[in-house]
Amino acid sequence: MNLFKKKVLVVGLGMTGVSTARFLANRGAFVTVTDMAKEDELGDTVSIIRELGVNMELGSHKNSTFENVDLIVLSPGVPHTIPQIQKAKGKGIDVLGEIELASKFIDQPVIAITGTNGKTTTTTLLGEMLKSSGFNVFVGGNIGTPLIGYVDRKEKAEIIVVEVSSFQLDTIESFKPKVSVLLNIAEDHLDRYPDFNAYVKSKCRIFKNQDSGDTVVLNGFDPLIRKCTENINSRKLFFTARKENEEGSTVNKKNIKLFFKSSCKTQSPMNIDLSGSGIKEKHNIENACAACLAALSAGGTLEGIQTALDNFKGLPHRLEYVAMVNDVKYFNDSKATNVDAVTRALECFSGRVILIMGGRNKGANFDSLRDTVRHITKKIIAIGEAKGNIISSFNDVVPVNTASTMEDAVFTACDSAKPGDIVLLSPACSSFDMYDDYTHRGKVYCEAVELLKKGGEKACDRR
Ligand code: UMA
Repeated sequence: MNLFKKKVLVVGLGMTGVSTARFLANRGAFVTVTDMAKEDELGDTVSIIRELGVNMELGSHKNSTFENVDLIVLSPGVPHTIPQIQKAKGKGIDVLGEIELASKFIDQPVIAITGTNGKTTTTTLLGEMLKSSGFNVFVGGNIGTPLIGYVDRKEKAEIIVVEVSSFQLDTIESFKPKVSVLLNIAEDHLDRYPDFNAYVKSKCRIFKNQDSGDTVVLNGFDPLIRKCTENINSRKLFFTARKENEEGSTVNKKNIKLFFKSSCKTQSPMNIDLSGSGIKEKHNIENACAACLAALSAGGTLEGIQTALDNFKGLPHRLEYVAMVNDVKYFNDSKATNVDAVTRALECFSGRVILIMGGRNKGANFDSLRDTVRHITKKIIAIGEAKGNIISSFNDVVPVNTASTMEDAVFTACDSAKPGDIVLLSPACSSFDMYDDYTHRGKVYCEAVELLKKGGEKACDRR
């Protein structure tokens, strides 16, 4: 793809837009970036773009900006359904996402991971397994390092591991992973998709260009995933609920058993021992199985896989243990931005959980959480824009309090907690009503717990 002197419009000026603008400017394209946000809302990124000598349109997307260009590159946060993009497509202008653009310049084998939950844990684990197996690996994508940033790197990797979201899959055309992983599909992002079916279709675009020479790693438990992938002719590996004669994995207590063609009909699967690893929860064991299968099919070694699992300590903001204050344990699960993730988090406890939840609702219906909440939580503290939804969904199940800030929520939880209880931040919502992102929300929660800790036994009396 020759970009020299091409007129290219980059839409969205977050980390994807900045990396894309830099990549395009390096190739001699005439670049314009446009963002709905105003200059004072965009912080340092504006000066980075100015240094690149790139045109900028901030505060709006004018129709005319989308007209006189050869190519448009969309950031994942910008829906491809906005009228300006639809009009440009109608006029025959190429519209690509950053993942698609990057993949046109990448020769190395790509392993792509998607799913509603567990993407970042699986991507991280897989990257570590391949590194421990001796490969030079690049890990990026939705995990927080745009793939386009890899292309101009001097040091080339042997394998690319990329986390891809449904938003990124919406704008692929020829992206063709050697190995793709679909972890699970549960309701999410219903503020962006017309219905759940449209979201499922988007996730399944990961297989769009894969053929019989490629591999797909699939959740064998999920009938929906089995159904959606029925007609795929790539090699299929099913994790945790592999049927007889299928390639894939099963779990037996603390052991993952891996069945590959040579071993799947026999009783001698390859064995991975989880007893020395930080992976304990059911959902993380599924993630580990998926990572093992993807690693082995990309040439990873059993020793490398075992080493990575033994060293894995879990990721921040995912059921992360924060502290014990007055014999109450505090956990930060800020990354749980949908109902399925909160269900999985609550299922890790046997009861007595005070749940802090809320934020910006992404179109979710909380009703499917009612039974789990009834059995496992003793109280909910609702925060953010979704407070009203949370009260109406749960106030006949458990007491629901509200809080205006995270500190207020943590201190309210402390007031109600008895020794042995658990306080869990697991929001089921995005963070953008109150915070920059989920990491910011998690950090504010941990700081509030830290304040409690400093207050010692009298911590809750501070309010
Ligand atoms: N914007 C517009 N017009 C619009 C909508 C947005 O100009 O119509 C602008 C906003 O004003 C903002 C910019 O677009 O300035 C933000 O773009 P972006 O949301 O694509 O942000 P990036 O910083 O580029 O981050 C994106 C991913 N964000 C989203 O998908 C929402 C990051 O995933 C990803 O890490 C990053 O690219 C690198 O690949 C985040 C995420 O929440 C973590 N992902 C979702 C998830 O995991 O559930 C999908």
